[in-house]
Amino acid sequence: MSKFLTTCLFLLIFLSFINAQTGYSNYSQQTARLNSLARTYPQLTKLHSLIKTAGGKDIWQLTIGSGNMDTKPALVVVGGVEGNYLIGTELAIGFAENLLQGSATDSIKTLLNKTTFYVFPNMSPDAMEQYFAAIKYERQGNATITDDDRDGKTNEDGLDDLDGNGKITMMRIESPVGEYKTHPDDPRVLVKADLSKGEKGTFAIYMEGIDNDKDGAMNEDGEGGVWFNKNFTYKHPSFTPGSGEFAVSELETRALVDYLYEQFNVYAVVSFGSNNNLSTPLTYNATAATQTIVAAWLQQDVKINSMVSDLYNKAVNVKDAPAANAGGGDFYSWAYFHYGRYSFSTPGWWVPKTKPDTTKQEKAFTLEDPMANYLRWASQQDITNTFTPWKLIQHPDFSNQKVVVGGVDPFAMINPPYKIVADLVKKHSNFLVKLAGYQPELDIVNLKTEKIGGGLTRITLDIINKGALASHSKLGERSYWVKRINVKLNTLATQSVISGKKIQVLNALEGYGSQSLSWLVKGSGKLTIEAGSPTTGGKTIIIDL
Ligand SMILES: [Ca+2]
Ligand SMILES: [Ca+2]
Ligand SMILES: [Ca+2]
Ligand SMILES: [Ca+2]
Repeated sequence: MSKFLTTCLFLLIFLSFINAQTGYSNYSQQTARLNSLARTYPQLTKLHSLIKTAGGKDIWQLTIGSGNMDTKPALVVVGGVEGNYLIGTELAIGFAENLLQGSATDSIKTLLNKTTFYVFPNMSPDAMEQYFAAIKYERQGNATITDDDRDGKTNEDGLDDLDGNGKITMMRIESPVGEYKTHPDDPRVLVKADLSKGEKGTFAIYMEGIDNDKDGAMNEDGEGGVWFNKNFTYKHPSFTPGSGEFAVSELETRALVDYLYEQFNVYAVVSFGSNNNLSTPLTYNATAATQTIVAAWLQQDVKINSMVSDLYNKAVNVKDAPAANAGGGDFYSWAYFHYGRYSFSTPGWWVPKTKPDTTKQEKAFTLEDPMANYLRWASQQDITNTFTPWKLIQHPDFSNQKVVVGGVDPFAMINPPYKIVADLVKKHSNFLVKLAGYQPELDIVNLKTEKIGGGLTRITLDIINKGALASHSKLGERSYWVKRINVKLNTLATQSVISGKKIQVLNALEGYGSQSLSWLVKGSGKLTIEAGSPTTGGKTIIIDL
């Protein structure tokens, strides 16, 4: 082989080595990936820092589209809704990468001509870095310093790595008054004793740690301040740890809300976090939906949710999602209830329900438990390094009791092994592209002009929505923060409108819905009719009377 070829080959191997992602990206790797997209696709992207967090990290916003992006109907994609869901940040950045890598194809070109994507890959960068820290634990709070137990001291009692393995797992303490017992089919797992069945608990469990400030509470106020997903206005869980001093108290929460309220072109928000109305859609709750303060999705919006959920399940094809309830102060609820947009959320991945492997003499569980299911799944996947065997330690707060530390690694049960991330990214990108295909789109059809004598012309037409999604959510229709479809007749000074409104605002136009309008105009010459809204795009027609 020539020297040149050898050098090329070496360079190629070297390049593929530095390019091949082998694990979840940390903050600086995410930043590099986003910058690389902005450099490679300058015509189709705009990258900017929305704000810096208390921890000094940029909240990146990558806008993808073409032309005047803020004037086109838009989808918002948000990752890092919770700092421990790293998969969500990967799905958001990966979507941007997939979309842009495909941007030379006709279908994506067409898509980017009519849709804008506002991608916020990571709303919790301060918290997420804990995954990469010397002591690894699931954290959601940003770098704001808080006094979670209101004892006048801040961050005085966090988690402690008692067995020195660099991660925070669980700690179990033998106790005759403990509430937990070992799982009947897997002694590595603890489950709550069922008192109604006469069962007795023998263990108490805690996160790994000690009562550093000796106030009687364990790990009650560690590093990690306010949770992005607890800091929003809808059902803000005031006075609970992580919620912030008040709703929207945090820089990143405030910046996102301020930004989105100005983007009237956004028709749907897709976020990646613990909430889920994609693999399992919401059901209609008439009582809660008809209260004065609406506490559940309105009926028409539930139907849309169901349609979008079908789309998701076809694109992503995952079953048996764990039940998830919005905890209050969460972004996903805010996007629907206070922003008035369709709001969709998915964790993106969860541990599949795992059948026993009969070749390994495994039997069906007599008691369903997420951790037991995880361990069975992990062993079938040959993942053997995510469980720390329980190990006896000396604990200063329980010197007379037997304390063991161990359990499943932090992050393992909510973030998939990295090797399947690319496939999940592909499926979710596919879903987002298809969802954009459901975008509301306004058109004017069936135009008819009839001369009816006396210089009068009757104009009739239909305003239609060519998209599957309604022009606005039903809840949004009631909100001042949504701009509805405006229909405007522009007449010459010599023309006058005898009947019909010169300017009118329509209610939400359902998917594939239409509304007929008519006017009686006196005079001759040209007139124009404009119809449109930020979420549907607009159309203008010229009529010669
Ligand atoms: Ca404190
Ligand atoms: Ca540990
Ligand atoms: Ca304490
Ligand atoms: Ca304390």
